[in-house]
Amino acid sequence: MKKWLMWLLIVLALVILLVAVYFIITRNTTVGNEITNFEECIDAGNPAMESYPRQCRDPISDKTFTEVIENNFEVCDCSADMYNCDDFENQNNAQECFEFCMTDVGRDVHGLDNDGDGSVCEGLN
Ligand SMILES: [Ca+2]
Ligand SMILES: [Ca+2]
Repeated sequence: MKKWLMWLLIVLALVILLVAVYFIITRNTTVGNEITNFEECIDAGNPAMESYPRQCRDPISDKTFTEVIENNFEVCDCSADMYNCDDFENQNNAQECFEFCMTDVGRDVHGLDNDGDGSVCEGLN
């Protein structure tokens, strides 16, 4: 009888401890660390759903976040030097392609900025 009571108390203590730990963990993850977008949801260790665009569900807030696909991934082809300034309608388009490739491959792959000042095809307007 006494042994039985002791085990009951141990189990009760463990349950209380687990509940306390659970509350501490959930409070820490919600306060100041609320997930607001897809990237944060993935960073928090949640799996991405097999869909397009990908989605991620945050079990804490029970919200689903959809991956924002950067809309500029088809600005131009950055795999090789295949454009010259003449190929662009205006300076703005050339600049967009240049900046896109600088982010994508890290260099002026088309050789649009000969003087290297970050502004391309100064002759176009
Ligand atoms: Ca070129
Ligand atoms: Ca330039």
